[in-house]
Amino acid sequence: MPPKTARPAAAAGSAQHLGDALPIERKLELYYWMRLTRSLEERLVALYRQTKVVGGLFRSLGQEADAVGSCFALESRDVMSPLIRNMGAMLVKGATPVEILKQYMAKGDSPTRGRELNIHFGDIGEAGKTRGFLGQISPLGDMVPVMAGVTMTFKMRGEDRVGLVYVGDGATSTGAFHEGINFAAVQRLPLVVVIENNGYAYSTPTSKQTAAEQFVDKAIGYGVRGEQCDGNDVLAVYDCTKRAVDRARAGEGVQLLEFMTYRRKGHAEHDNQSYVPEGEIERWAAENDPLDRYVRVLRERERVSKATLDEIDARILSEIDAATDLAEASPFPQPLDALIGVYADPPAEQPLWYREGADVSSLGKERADGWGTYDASKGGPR
Ligand SMILES: Cc1ncc(C[n+]2csc(CCOP(=O)(O)OP(=O)(O)O)c2C)c(N)n1
Ligand SMILES: [Mg+2]
Repeated sequence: MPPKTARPAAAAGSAQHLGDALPIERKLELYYWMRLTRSLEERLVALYRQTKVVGGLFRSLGQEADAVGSCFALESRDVMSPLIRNMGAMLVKGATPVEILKQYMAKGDSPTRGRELNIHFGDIGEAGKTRGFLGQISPLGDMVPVMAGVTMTFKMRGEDRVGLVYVGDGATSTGAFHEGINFAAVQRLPLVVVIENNGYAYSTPTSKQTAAEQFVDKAIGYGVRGEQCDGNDVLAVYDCTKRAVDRARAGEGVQLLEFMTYRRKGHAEHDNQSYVPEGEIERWAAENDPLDRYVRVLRERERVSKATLDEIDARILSEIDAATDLAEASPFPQPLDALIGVYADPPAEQPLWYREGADVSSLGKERADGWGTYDASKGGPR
């Protein structure tokens, strides 16, 4: 069964479309974040092919509107929990291209010092002092109970903060998703749960993921409000999320959103998508690309000139070029970096010699004098 598109928005007929009502400057910001997401990922693909990216590369091609439009509805004090396809949301929340490039290249001065990969890094803590995005972990669904805990602290402390957690269609099949959303619902926590229905989980189509007609129907079972929207329409995503965020902030408890979108690339760059029916990807690319659609809205309805959009595109490219230069010039981690921030920082004890790293241990401890053909202390081969 082909991936479905959204039914008409549940909010149809409601007073005001909050996306349409945004001033033009804010609408152009949305364009900036979506284009930045796509262009930065394209740069990462080039670096991946040059073997400069360490580990897998996960694309959000065709899903930029859902990540950007939803995170755009949060305040800076709110907290967001992303997944691999939410680089756009992280950018909106303040992650920088240079951090992301360094992280993907596992550089020593990347947010996790080369100890984690892709966009697995976070910045959370006090409102106003941190950017408010969690470092994601791989086990699917687990960030839902984590965000139930985070938003429970907001409620207990009486803080005016909302949490938003992204999960994929596949993640909804986990026990963690169920336990987390159920607990948050019972506690009436200020949590927005976004299900990104992109048609696939690895190679499993949504028709094999759930017997429910649509994921948003699960809201009834948890006793929370649910809404589905066209995930490739950035203004609709903003509208739907903003209303959900406002309701959560007003004390109405958990809000479940389902964004209808499509994963145009494989799970990661290595996936050849042989399981996708012929023509499906091409159809979504031609008829439902979120950037193409938004450009049409901006040009035809908002009367934005081509020159204005070209200028934003050029600015983005020069920002990405500068960030790439910085990331490429960054050093790789030193072996001892692996210990920083793990136990006491700095470590109270001297590390054991064999933990000092390959160079130190093999040159200074293990290698007998005169062993082999290479002696770094004598300046090279001899
Ligand atoms: C509990 C658990 N099971 C399996 C995996 C392996 N895994 C990683 S991503 C993925 C597919 C995720 O699909 P979905 O939730 O739809 O997100 P999408 O990749 O489509 O954005 C799977 C099965 C995992 N990380 N965690
Ligand atoms: Mg999916």
